[in-house]
Amino acid sequence: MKHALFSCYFKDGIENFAKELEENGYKIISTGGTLKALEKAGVNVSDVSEFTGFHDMLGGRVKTLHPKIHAGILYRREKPEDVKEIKELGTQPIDIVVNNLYPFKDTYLSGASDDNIIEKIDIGGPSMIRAAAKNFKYTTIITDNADFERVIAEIKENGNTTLETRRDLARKAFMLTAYYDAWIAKYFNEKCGVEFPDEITLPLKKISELRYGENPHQRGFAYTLYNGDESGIGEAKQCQGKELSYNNYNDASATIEMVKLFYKKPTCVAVKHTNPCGIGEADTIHEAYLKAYACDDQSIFGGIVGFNREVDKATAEELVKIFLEVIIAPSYTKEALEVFEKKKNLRVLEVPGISEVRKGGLDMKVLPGTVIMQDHDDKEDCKLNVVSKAHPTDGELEDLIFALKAVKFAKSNAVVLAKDGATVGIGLGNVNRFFAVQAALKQAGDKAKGAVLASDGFFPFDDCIKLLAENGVKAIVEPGGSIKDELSIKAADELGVSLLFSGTRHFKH
Ligand code: 93A
Repeated sequence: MKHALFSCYFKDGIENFAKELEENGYKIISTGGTLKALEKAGVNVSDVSEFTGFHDMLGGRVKTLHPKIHAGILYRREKPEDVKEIKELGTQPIDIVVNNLYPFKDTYLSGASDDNIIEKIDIGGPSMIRAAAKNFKYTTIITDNADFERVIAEIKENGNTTLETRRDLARKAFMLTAYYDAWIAKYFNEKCGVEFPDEITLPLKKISELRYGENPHQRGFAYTLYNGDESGIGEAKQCQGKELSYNNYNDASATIEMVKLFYKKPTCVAVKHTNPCGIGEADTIHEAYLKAYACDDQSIFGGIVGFNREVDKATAEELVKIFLEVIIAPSYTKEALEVFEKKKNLRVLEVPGISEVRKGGLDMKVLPGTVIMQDHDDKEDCKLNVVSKAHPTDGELEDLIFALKAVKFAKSNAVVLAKDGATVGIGLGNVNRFFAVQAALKQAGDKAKGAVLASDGFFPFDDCIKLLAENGVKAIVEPGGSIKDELSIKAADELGVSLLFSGTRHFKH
């Protein structure tokens, strides 16, 4: 007699599937809760304890962990020794296992007590799933209720599933148990305070198949890591617009990271290709946007604009005047959303966590064959050391702190010129620092006069200071630490510029 064993935490659709299996000659056996659901639907089902002749133990911790179950699943149907042993044991073949697991991840993320979380570590389920998947040559393992349809169609047509389907279902089963265990391992790592364990399995879940990758000839997919609990792009709610592309994901993530740094004041960050092209800080979000726009009114086209406060109607009206790929904010007024509706393709994302600073966590980068990881760069530069004779005014000091935040997420070598809470020139992605300074000055033009500059790395020579002073820049902050620091300090003193050392490098490569 062929048996199908049901043990399902998620019970949708199991009743019909069980009935169809019955009609096709399977005897249905099941664990307690699943049994009740099946019986209620009129399925002729018997308890696993009848099958094993052994009762549940330890409040359900031991339900299906029995040789009669596991041998019934695992025996090789064409091997005489296996068949003999099965007979001796007095068990029956289990040809189909329908099993989905206790919701460990959701319980963990819900903030439940440790005892509750631990109780949701499914033991019997993964054991059965792995047994049935290992023996896929003979057994069918269903871990996803969405597979009922294809399985029953094949059984109706051929009396059994095809080997190809069973192998595919085994693949899904092992992916599930690996993902499930990755969450359990994450929980224990977190409990034990281990951030960089020797071996890691990251639980990644596919959220979408993208139209293409970075370029149209590349395939692209988006996966969520830790289900978005890092309050990044993973938690974004899309209010309207076209689906996010691969580049949108990348740029939107960079935008969120940048905006978060400016949590203290209403801020707007305009981003192009993961780099800032304009940042404005002001009393209102509207004014902040105008400042960001004014920094570079060309590069912002086709870019992504992020805010750390609610976007209102007036700002929305300003935003729809130009072509933007994505807008991101913690929230929008109803009127602002109505304004965006006129631009059907415009992607509007709501990310509540964007208004909070990101503290802690890890950053990782995937290289061919290697992943490199580090602490997230969440150091705030508050203590700046004046090393020149000249001292910055209060206003200049405020701009220096603003510029330091702005330069942090610009690709190195990067420098940012800022004035009155707005970037006025950004030099980034340069292979030497002097080029970066030249680029920023060229962009700023006259706006460089009276501006301040922040650099993500130290100045190796005094050439940058000299060029900046010639162009009217009044105060400069850099990490310091070059063997030639004295040259830079001397140049600053000769030219009457304030020079400050932050002591902290902020490379972004
Ligand atoms: O506590 S367990 O790890 N011990 C077991 O022996 C066992 N067998 C199946 N949990 C076990 N299960 C799980 O029970 C299944 O993976 C499924 O999620 C759940 C179904 O229980 P019920 O049918 O009582 O609702």
